[in-house]
Amino acid sequence: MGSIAVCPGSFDPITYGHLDIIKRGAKVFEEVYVCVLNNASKQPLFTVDERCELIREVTKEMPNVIVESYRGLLIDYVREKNAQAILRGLRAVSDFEYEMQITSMNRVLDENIETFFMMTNNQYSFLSSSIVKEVAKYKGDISELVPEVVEKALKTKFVNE
Ligand code: COD
Repeated sequence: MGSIAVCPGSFDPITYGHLDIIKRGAKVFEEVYVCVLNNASKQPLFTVDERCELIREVTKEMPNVIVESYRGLLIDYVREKNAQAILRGLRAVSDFEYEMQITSMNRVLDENIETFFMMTNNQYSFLSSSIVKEVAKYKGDISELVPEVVEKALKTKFVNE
């Protein structure tokens, strides 16, 4: 059986921090499904389709990375894909409590699916989609934080603000 992981998130939008986790995950797992899901506590800037398109664009050189979206429970998507693992990134201690909660919830829903964590690359430890959106909104330089296509998409979103 091949090793298949699902890398879930809101990716609103994808940053170099996310991309680093996906890239490294794609070296360890045979297939990585990047799945755009709804996070009930976040109000997204980009539509699900826009987010998927951006991820597809920046992962197009990675043949074992597949980008999809899903409406529903992450665990149902993981089962649909016959995946064995959920792949998440960790930035700081502040991520731990939240990750612990969703990992435990997912384990209650299906004890056979393991969650794997990868530590952020130090250079991206401060990076989040929210911080990128805030800087972009006020026309700050985000070229070191997101790929060019994401930078352009953000500029378009905030053009009239
Ligand atoms: N460096 C390393 N990792 C990073 C960085 C960075 N700079 N930035 C983000 N990450 C990691 C995050 O830690 C996370 O692991 C991943 O990248 C995605 O991050 P986000 O912020 O885009 O995604 P989240 O946390 O909003 O995703 C939450 C889900 C959408 C996965 C969750 O809400 C969910 O599963 N929703 C579906 C409904 C469900 O199943 N609910 C029950 C389980 S809670």
